Amino acid sequence: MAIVGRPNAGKSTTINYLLGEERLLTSPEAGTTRDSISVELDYKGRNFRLFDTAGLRRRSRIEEKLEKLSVADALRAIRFAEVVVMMMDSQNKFEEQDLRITDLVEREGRALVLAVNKWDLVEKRGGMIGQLRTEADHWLPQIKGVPIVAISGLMGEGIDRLMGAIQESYKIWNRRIATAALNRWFEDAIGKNPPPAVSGRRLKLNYITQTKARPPSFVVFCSRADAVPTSYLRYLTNSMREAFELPGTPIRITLREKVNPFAHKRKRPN
Ligand SMILES: Nc1nc2c(ncn2[C@@H]2O[C@H](COP(=O)(O)OP(=O)(O)OP(=O)(O)O)[C@@H](O)[C@H]2O)c(=O)[nH]1
Ligand SMILES: [Mg+2]
Repeated sequence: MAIVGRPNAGKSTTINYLLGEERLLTSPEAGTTRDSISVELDYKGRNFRLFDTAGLRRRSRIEEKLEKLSVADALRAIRFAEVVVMMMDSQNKFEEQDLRITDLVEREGRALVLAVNKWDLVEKRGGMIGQLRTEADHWLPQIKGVPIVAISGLMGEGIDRLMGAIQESYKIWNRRIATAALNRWFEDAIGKNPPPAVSGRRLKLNYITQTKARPPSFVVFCSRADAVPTSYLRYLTNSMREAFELPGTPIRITLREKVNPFAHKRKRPN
């Protein structure tokens, strides 16, 4: 797994807590970690390889070159990881850069967990967890229901919940859905909200099959792949997410045209 986020979010501090020792350099200054570093972690009898990464800030001109190196390095850690923890600071969460990093992780197809760190600095906690949930779904509709955990890497608060969310998220990322169950849902979803008609002809979506996991990926066979709008794919993705309880994991649905075995016959000479 990799921990990513903006500088100063508390990534290294949290890893030190998990390790039970001050192995990684931490400081109130932004940009303490320069290169990704991997550590082995034994947590309750399970083994993890954990990547600490350099905080990703918006590129400023002076630091551009160094920043490019750190970004490339963090990106490598994300690609190598199976689960990515996107860490935010409770004092300034869901900022543009946080959303950009989260989007990057989603595009790379990793299992994702959001951590809101420095929870010890939050004074009025009543209703705050519910508010985090609402904020996450508002800002990140493409990964609705993504696990979000409030923690304090400094005090060790919420760490058990974080590790639980990571393992759960990993399971979902690996999920395989039986074709029969998948197509029962598919027919139902299409029945409830049929695909639009294009130039007077209704699009025909034939069936769906899962091609791989990590992240869950599917192919829908249909009559005109280019004519299915992205909004309809989004509808299918959200519906599937709910039906099969796949919160927060990236879901890939691609379209493929069914080859018409009679299409070429018309042209054949006698
Ligand atoms: N109050 C509080 N402070 C924290 C917590 N976690 C980290 N900090 C402080 O925040 C500052 C930054 O922590 P780091 O762990 O160095 O942050 P980082 O995300 O690794 O930062 P970069 O390496 O620069 O990307 C330090 O002064 C930490 O002591 C926390 O849970 N609560
Ligand atoms: Mg650090």
